[in-house]
Amino acid sequence: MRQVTVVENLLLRQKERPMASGRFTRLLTELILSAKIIDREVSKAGLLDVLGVTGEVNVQGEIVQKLDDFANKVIIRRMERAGVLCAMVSEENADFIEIPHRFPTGDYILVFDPLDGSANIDANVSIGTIFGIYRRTSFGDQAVTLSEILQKGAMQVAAGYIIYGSSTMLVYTAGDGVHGFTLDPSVGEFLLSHPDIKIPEQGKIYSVNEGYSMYWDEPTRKIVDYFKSNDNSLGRPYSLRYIGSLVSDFHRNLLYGGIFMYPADMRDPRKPSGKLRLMCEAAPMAMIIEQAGGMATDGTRRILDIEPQELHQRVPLFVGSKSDVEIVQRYYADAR
Ligand code: P6P
Repeated sequence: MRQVTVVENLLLRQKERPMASGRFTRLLTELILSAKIIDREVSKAGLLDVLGVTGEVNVQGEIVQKLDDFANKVIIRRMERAGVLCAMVSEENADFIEIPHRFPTGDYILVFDPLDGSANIDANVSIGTIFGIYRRTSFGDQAVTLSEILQKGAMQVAAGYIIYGSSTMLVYTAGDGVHGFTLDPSVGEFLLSHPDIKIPEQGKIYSVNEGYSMYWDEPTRKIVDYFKSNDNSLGRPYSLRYIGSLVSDFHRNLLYGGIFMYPADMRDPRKPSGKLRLMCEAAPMAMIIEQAGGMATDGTRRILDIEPQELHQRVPLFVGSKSDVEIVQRYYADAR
């Protein structure tokens, strides 16, 4: 296959809709450089003292892994200088990140989880960076406001992830299909390896942490029983595959077909919304899956239609093959 870089692919596919003044290209280029820097540290994590924790606790109340912290700093420092952003949202930061006045700004907003699945770092499990890109909704040079940032996922102009695994891949969409690029370390470039990814209409895999089944609501219990039975449309039980790293579980299901579930968790009736964050995790994955022909719901609502009320709002997530996610919607509709 001819070696096609991310920018070449973007320009080829955007010829009828050039992404404005090349600012999007610059954003992507800087994000890719951040990913290469993170990849270098992740790939040698076992050799250096970057394993383990910093001892700090992030806004989610989770102990910050050193690589988490490193990845967050790399993205913030590189992207704030890119001259294309007016704000950033990181899963690791409580508030949104304004661009320091000494740097030029632009109209894009970058939302990201710098290193998802980081609890798996020490076990050498694949982890990833997840991102979503929005445009600011007001114009002029006044400071961006929180209300401008709290946009529903359908407003994303692009979304993607980098998976640091047996090979490092960038998978993203700018609204015209999903494309996968594999990092070729010999040239230091992400090269097109998976053009126009489409998820199979129906899968044979379900991904959920069954250990929490006692905390699930009734529809979720029935849904998981459906996938484990002979009475589903496959005529036999789906295989359970669960890595505990969203990017890894999502990537496998995107390529092979299947459904990933992080359901509502009834442990705290005041917060029956599961663990995953709407803006930094669910919405980017939802844009990717829809562009690949799949679906993403919280059980009743399309993920991309959910208007965030706060930056780190959590949401139940059912994402994957269209016919498998439609089963979820049917069970929740029957429960209403
Ligand atoms: P649990 C990783 O911490 C993460 O945010 C996702 O990457 C992953 O899908 C999920 O949590 C795993 O959560 O509760 O099953 O360990």
